[in-house]
Order: sequence, then C-alpha cells, then structure tokens
Amino acid sequence: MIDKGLIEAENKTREAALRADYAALGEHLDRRGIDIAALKDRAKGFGVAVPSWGTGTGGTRFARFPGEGEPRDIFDKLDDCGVIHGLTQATPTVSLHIPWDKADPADLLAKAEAVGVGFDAMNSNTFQDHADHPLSYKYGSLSHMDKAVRAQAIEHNLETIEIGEKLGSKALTVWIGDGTNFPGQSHMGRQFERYLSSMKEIYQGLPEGWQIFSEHKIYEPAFYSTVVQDWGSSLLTAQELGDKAKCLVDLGHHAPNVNIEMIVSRLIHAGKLGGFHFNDSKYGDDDLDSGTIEPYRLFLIWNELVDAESADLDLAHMIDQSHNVTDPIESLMISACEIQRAYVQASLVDRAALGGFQDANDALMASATLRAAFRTDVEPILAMARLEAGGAIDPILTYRASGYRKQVAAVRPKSTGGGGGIV
Ligand SMILES: [Mn+2]
Repeated sequence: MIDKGLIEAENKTREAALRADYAALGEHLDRRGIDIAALKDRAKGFGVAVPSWGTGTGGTRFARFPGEGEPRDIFDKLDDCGVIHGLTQATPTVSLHIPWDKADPADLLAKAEAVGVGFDAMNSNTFQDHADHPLSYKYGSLSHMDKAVRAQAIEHNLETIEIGEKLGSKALTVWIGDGTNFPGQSHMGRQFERYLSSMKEIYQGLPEGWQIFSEHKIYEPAFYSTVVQDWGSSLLTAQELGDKAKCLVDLGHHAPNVNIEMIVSRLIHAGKLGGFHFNDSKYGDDDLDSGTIEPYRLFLIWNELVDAESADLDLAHMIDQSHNVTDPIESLMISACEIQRAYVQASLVDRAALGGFQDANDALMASATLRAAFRTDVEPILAMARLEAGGAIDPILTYRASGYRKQVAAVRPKSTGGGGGIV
C-alpha cells in the first residue's frame, strides 16, 4: 500500500495551485449557473470497478512481454487494486474472474478489507479449457452441440455465482467465445437456442437480489460468427431470460464507427442496460486505455447515462483493458480518472437549453451545447474530490514517487510467460 504520509507530502506540493485552479473554475461555472460543489460531490460518488486481470501485463495473440513485479496471484492483484483506489479514490471495487482468481472466499474477503476494496460483478470463463474440467470448449461452451459440455459450462457458471455470493457480489457477467469460423459450420439458429437454454439454467440459479449480464462481442475468438454477436442478440437474450437479466456493453466489442451511445439509449429504453466494460479502441477490440482514442465518444455515452438518471439505473461499471506497454497500475489509474472525467463533463450539460434547441430543430446550437460541456476542463474538480477523499492530487506522480513497483518487484519473481497473453 502507499504510505498515507507520502500522499500527504506529495499533495502539499500541489495543493496551493489546485485551490487556485478550483476557485477560478468555480467562478467560471458560477457564471454558467453551475454549482462546482455539487459537481465535486458527484465526482466523489463515482466508482468504477477494476478487473483483477488488468493488473497484470496483457498482451496480444502474438506475444506477451511481462512487466516488472507482476502480481503472482489474486492476493497480489488485490494489493495493486488497493494502491489504485488509495490514490484515485475512484475504484472502490474489484471484478473477479473465475477460475483465474479462485481462492478461499474468507481469505479473499480478509485481503479485500485490508486493502480497502470490495467485490463487483463476477466473471465466468468458458472461453478456454480448465485443468479440472474433463471436457473441452474448443467447439463452444454454453451453445456446444454436446449436452455434456453445456452441462459442464452451466455448472461452472453456477459455481462462479456461488463464490460471488460469499464475497458480497451481486451480478454475474457472461461472455462466451462460442461461434464459428466457417459459413455452414454450425446452424446459427439452433446454436443460439442451445445458448438460450443454457442461460436459462444459469438464470434459475441466481440468488435473491442478483443480476446476470449478457456481454456481446462482434468477433474473436470466432471470426465468422459469434453466438452473441451484437446488442440485438444480447437484448433478445435478456428479454427471454427475465427481469434479472440485462445487457452489458463493452466499448470495444462493436464494429468500427458504430454509434454506441445510441445503443445505450435503446437499451435504456428497453429497461435492459446492465453495465459497461470501459476501454477504447481504434480498429476493433483493441482494449486500449479508456479515453485515449475517442474521449468525445466516452463523453457522449455518459451524456446518455446522465440524461437517464431519473430512470434510476443501477449499472455495473467496470474497466476491461489490456495493458501491453505501460505499468498496468498507472494505466488503470488514469483510465478510472478519464471515465470519471467524462461523467463529470456530462453532468454539466445544460439539459434545459439542449432540450429547447432540440425542440426548435436548432442542430447547430444543440451540438454546441454538448461541446461546451465536453470542452470544460474539470480536472480541478476531480483533483479536489481526490484530495478531500484522502487520495492523491496527482495519482501518477505520487505513485512514481512511492517506488511501489520496485518494492513489489523485489518480492515478486519476474514472470516468465512469453506466450499469447490476450485477456
Ligand atoms: Mn469485456
């Protein structure tokens, strides 16, 4: 963990400048009729879950270049998650992946409490073979031709729920790699029906107060068709299963240029939006850091979410990225801050003015109203929220000053994994 004294000492060097910037922004926002303190409270109330697997260096399907001091197991990963939340105060929960993070739930709970984080949605995994699963998922899992493989995959999902229940989680995210690489390889209709039938069995096993999220992905690992290819298939699944089933939108799982914010709006309309996997992409499912390629799209997605706040959405927010060339802790910290930034920027959209311009068919002013919010530099709000919550004004520089990576590298042996490391 990062020493509190170090955070305070680092903050001292930046606090006077922050207070001046915050006061200036407060005056500016006041002229626009916006209360900066209310925005700061919203920033403080924000939280996005860190994926446990994101704390290790990721890779591509070609290779993985391990970093220094990579976490050896889920307990090391939780240490790293504690550092990320301690500095950003924006990532209060961790999303676990079974079987990668399998451990005694009592030990997991004790460790999470020690590092100051809780547990978010659980993730099952039937896109690779497990050492203790006798049957292979090479030709699919929940939609497999063979009932015995489907039963094994269903049982794994039920076990993931059972582990999550002991950890205080309230949701299961299901993403499957099932699909085909050749036209004609599988009957697409019957394959989808088998998937739905398996999902219904998992749905029956949901404890009270739990939700199940269906996550779609346009391609990969199957390249011709995937069983849950798009938000249409995901919505059909959620609708067929029932009230506890919702759709999860991973920002990287769409064709290039797809209007994701419109999909968000449609899923809100259907009452079926369950959550997000945040990342950014240039070409496909690149798993790049949130806000690095298309920050305006991230803002527009948040604009839909803030607009729908009266609908009392209960959404799961999680980062889902692969960090190939950066220190994963730094990437996760800066990504959490970018997602929080888009949320705060979307919160200062003048919605009354926007509605008026929409009603008057004033496309230019409607668009300008959105951009006025997007252009506003809300960094002093984010930094002040962090400072008041005990975090770092500058999480990256404070982290670097702490020497944390060097310290853990001394006790965590260098990972030798050089193979494909896609996550
Ligand atoms: Mn995802």
